[in-house]
Amino acid sequence: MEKFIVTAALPYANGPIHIGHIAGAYLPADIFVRYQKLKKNDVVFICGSDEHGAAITLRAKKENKSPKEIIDLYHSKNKKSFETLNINFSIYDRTSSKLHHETAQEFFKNLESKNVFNKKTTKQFFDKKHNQFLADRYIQGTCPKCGYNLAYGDQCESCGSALSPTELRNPKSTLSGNTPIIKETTHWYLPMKKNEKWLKQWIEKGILEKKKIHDPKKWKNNVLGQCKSWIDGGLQSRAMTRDLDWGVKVPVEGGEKKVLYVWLDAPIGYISATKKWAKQENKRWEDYWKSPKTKLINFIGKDNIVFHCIIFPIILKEHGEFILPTNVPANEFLNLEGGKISTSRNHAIWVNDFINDFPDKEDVLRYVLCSISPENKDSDFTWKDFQARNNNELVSILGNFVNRVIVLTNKYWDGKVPKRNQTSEEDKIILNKISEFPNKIGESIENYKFREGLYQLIDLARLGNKFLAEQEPWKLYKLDSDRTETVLNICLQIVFSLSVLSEPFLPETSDKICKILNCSFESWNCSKKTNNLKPNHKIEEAKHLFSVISDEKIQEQIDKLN
Ligand code: B3M
Ligand code: ZN
Repeated sequence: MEKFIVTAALPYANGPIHIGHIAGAYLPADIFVRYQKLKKNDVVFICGSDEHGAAITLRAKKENKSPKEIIDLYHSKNKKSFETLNINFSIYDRTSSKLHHETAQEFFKNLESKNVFNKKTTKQFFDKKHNQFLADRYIQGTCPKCGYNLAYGDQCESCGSALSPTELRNPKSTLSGNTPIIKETTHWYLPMKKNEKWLKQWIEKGILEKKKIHDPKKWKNNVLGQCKSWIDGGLQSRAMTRDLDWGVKVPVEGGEKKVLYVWLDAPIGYISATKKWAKQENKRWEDYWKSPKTKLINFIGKDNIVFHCIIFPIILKEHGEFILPTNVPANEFLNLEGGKISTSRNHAIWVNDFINDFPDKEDVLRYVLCSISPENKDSDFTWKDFQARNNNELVSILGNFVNRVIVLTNKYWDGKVPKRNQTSEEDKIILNKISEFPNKIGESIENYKFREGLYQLIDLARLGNKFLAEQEPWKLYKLDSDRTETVLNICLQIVFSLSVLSEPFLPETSDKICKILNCSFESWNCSKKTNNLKPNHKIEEAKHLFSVISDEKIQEQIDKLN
């Protein structure tokens, strides 16, 4: 049995969850976790709200609320969005919890006592009107790389470059709109340059302290590429503290009126959430975070790569007791109808809205988002494509196959699984093929190729449809009842396999098929066998798994977006 900590990026609790978030990190993580659980591995699946940082305080200021009001609202909203899509975290924690503050502070003190940080006094932007230093996010100006004029002090959202505030041209305080003045302040810096050598070895070769600890061939090219360009560009030291009043207080002398940098605090949130979960489950969190046998997998979007592949690993290694990620399978971005998803322009599909407009279609959304998942490059969600994939794939291929087999079994065999008589050469070939699917799909999932895995699942239903069309049991029935029994038996075994192999991707559908078949399953590997349904086992009446989505319904959604 393998042990996994699977994390999905902690979303800022400053707004609702949209389909871009789901396709970027949460759905692939959930598919991976469901699969590993069916493989009988030990998995803890961690997520929660990131409740600090300027993203939260900015939102609060904008809405004239306190940060606490904002985070309480979105924490519960977002938790619910994930639940409705059956994204099953072991825990959905929050970084405002006492345990998290303590954990993050202990971590900081540990690093401070090892002299990991350099204290430096530098000149920083200060807003005179508001009498405060400006966090990177509080400064906007023109990106020196691409010229976008609303770039933030830490990152340009147009070209994706990481920036430092003083690089911006024509900087303005987002609090007052004024040009900020420059003032001295002292912060704790993480020197990164001296880590370049081991980082390169670890990321590119999978080797740390002479031990091979991961397989770089399993790392995605987009991730390796970004890491390489960061490291080759030379790593600058970064301040791990900020002049803010919202966040985890800096727990050492001189840290008054300062908080931990949100990118130091939030990843430690993975650890504090594991602690809380372990306590509830009566387990030891150290068995996960401090055991070299555990695999730590961080699912994130591409804008979080540097934090998970470079900064957090440096912090973990400096601490010395923690494992480093085994893989960071980051996705690229999902666009919407040809444009960037944008919260401020309300160009987005919010999970809550989707569920209101399409009740009971959570698996359809999972299906479509997985089919178009931006695994290697940015991809595009369109409502027309959503409709086509539902109608032409889920309804016509998967739903139709299952339905036909169940109807036939009820019609000709009184709802009982017929026995398998003599099998032909053809049957042997198809039975053999069926038994290969679990390994094929499993391998795709293990390699973070979720789209490929999902296509294979539909291929299995296609195989079933083809077999039915060739054998025509509805005609055969009158001529050769023995042969019809065998054909239907094989089809029913395919339906059974579909119930198992669809579980990671389409958990509701898997459940529905099990109910129709009047059975359950224990593990992924049971679908390698092709005799799971025993002769005479009674199944239920047919029920449609999916339904056609009309042009009108799709037009409504398109109009809503415009
Ligand atoms: N909250 C950034 C984001 O939502 C950040 C992720 C934290 S993961 C530790 O994109
Ligand atoms: Zn830019």
